[in-house]
Amino acid sequence: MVNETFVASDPKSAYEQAVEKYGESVELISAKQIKYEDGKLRSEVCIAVPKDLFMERSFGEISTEHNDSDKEEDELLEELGELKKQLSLMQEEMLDSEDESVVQKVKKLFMKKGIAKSWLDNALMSLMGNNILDDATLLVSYLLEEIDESLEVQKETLDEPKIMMLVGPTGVGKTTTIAKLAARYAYLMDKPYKVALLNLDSYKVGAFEQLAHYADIMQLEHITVDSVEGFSKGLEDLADYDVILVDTAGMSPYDTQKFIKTVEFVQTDIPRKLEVNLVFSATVKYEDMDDIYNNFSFLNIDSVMISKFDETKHFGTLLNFMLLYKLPMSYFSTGQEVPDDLMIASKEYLLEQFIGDLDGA
Ligand SMILES: Nc1nc2c(ncn2[C@@H]2O[C@H](COP(=O)(O)OP(=O)(O)OP(=O)(O)O)[C@@H](O)[C@H]2O)c(=O)[nH]1
Ligand SMILES: [Mg+2]
Repeated sequence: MVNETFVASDPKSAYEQAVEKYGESVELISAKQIKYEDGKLRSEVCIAVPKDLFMERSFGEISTEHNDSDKEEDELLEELGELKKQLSLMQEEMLDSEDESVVQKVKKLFMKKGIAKSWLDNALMSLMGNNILDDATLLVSYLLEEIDESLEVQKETLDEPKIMMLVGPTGVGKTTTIAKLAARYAYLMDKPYKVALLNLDSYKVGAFEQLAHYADIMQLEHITVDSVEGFSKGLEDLADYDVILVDTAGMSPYDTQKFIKTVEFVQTDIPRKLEVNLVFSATVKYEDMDDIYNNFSFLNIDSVMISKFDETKHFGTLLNFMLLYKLPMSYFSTGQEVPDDLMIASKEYLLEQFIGDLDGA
């Protein structure tokens, strides 16, 4: 990579010059406002680009130009030799981590923890020319605040009767979370709500028994259905319940058949609100996130419940997912214990976990 500095009266224009020359993929290294000798304040924006691109955009025309004059050719060769020297000096500087700018160091840290470069560049754009860019502590706090502002939390509301359907990949904790929610709504809130459980999982052997076991302990109504007609009928029968918690079969994001079937259930004509909650493990792999979102988003997800908080200390990937897709979070599951290991989603809690991970870097 090669660093190049663009100068303009304001940081945005300097950055735009860089983008005009190299395109959107330029990597922002630093942005400063400097008082020049003539007393004027100017903005210097330093970016990094691959060496080949730098050579092509800076000297492309020169190197392909045919010139018959020996003198001019000599001058050009001399100029190129000088530039080569400068380039290798710059590369040496880049390799020396002592010379890494504050922005670069902070960006590297956040990227190492799972936050996407595109999100970071976007967040840093508005800081062009600001002194925060020169202070690592301030910059980290600024980015944490930006993350905090970008995250969304769905308020817990049970004012109107509702149906909560939990969907998600296999084994993420849907059934366990349903049991915890059922206990919370039926017994642990300031007022008891009438809760029923409905099982749509006709794929997994023992799925009904697993839900029935929790329903029996809590003495809650529970039914199982395996067709869209059965679903409508079941919901009709449960019309006077405040909350109906619907458990579904775990789906691999590539299991088209199960998706089609679940979409049919979601689209059933129901006289009350059906809320679709994606259950998502905090241990999810970065590579799988997009596939999960792209496939499950067909179900019109209202909120995300994050499970298995206790199984990881690395939350950057998950945070990145939430920043990218801007889905509201509703509950966090923090262990296997029913009903204790459940909490209302909290940005502070998620950020605390992330900061713990950053500190350990
Ligand atoms: N450590 C930990 N384990 C959890 C958590 N939530 C659920 N589990 C465990 O994960 C396993 C799977 O939980 P289930 O609730 O059956 O998961 P599911 O999504 O219903 O699974 P399928 O119906 O097979 O797709 C069980 O052993 C649960 O005890 C959690 O927050 N933390
Ligand atoms: Mg289950």
